[in-house]
Amino acid sequence: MTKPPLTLYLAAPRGFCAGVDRAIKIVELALQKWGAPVYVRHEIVHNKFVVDDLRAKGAVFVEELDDCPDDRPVIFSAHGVPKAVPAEAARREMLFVDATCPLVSKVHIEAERHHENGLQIVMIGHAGHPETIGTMGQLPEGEVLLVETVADVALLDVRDPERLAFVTQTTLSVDDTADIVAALQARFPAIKGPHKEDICYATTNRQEAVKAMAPRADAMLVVGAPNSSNSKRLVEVGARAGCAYSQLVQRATDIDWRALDGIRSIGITAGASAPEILVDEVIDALKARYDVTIETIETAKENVEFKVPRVMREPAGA
Ligand code: 2E7
Ligand code: F3S
Repeated sequence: MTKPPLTLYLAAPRGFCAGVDRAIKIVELALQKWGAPVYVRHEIVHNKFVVDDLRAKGAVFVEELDDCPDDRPVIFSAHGVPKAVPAEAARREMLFVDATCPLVSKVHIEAERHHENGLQIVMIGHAGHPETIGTMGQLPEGEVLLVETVADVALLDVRDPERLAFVTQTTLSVDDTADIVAALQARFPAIKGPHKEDICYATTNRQEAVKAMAPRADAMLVVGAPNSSNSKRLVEVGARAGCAYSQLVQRATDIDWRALDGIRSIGITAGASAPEILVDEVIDALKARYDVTIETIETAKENVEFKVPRVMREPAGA
């Protein structure tokens, strides 16, 4: 039987960012340096495949520091942690390594600097997400107010409208965030903030690539986990940019083939925490059913790399 033709658009950039590469490397180096078990507080990045792979190598994933023994190393996930977490680890004299993405640490420092200058902070982010919890947790209770939507801006009860600053989560929708920033600036003209927002280069580039790809594709698959904020945003961006069907899949077995019935083109991208091997798996599944022609849609080149912390670069026993 002949296979139907399918044009497969591959978004570039897609998949791992520099912060994810670094975080995974930190866990691998920790296992080499200190042996198993090495504890990791929260999924190092939001991907089951990555987590399962590290677990097989001896990493133990826990949600709280309370679930770690005093005498084994613990790594904090790429999303960042409230100040109280390293403080507690230090009090318990634990060996800890912080795998927080440097671009998140930059936001933490920004928030602290505003606080030192006497400003109250508005954070644009998703409630309950570990990055939001970590950034808000850099300052005492009440010093950071959270807004998730434009509507939330009208409900803000601030201490002094003249002494305000905003920070953002790094993985938000660029377009939604612009609207929220505009609403903040309209209500609080004196509000200070970054040039645009704190959305990172990887989030921005992946959303841009999807915007270029989505209008051409009959359907779009985003490889990523259901708890991966940046991956979920790519699904939304795809739908909003004109793709009739946009689905998040963890791997090939998640593909809803019935929903793809009759398509002649498909766009593929991957969130910042999704390994390329899972993209390959999805492509192979499509090749098994269609006569596939691949076309890359590249809207940016990335060459960002982050160094691992000094302790991981030192020889064992140092
Ligand atoms: C850390 C940060 O692990 P992810 O899926 O995380 P999100 O925040 O998108 O749920 O992706 C990598 C990553 C992104 N941002 C890690 Cl702060
Ligand atoms: Fe960092 Fe952005 Fe990746 S904040 S972990 S570079 S998605």
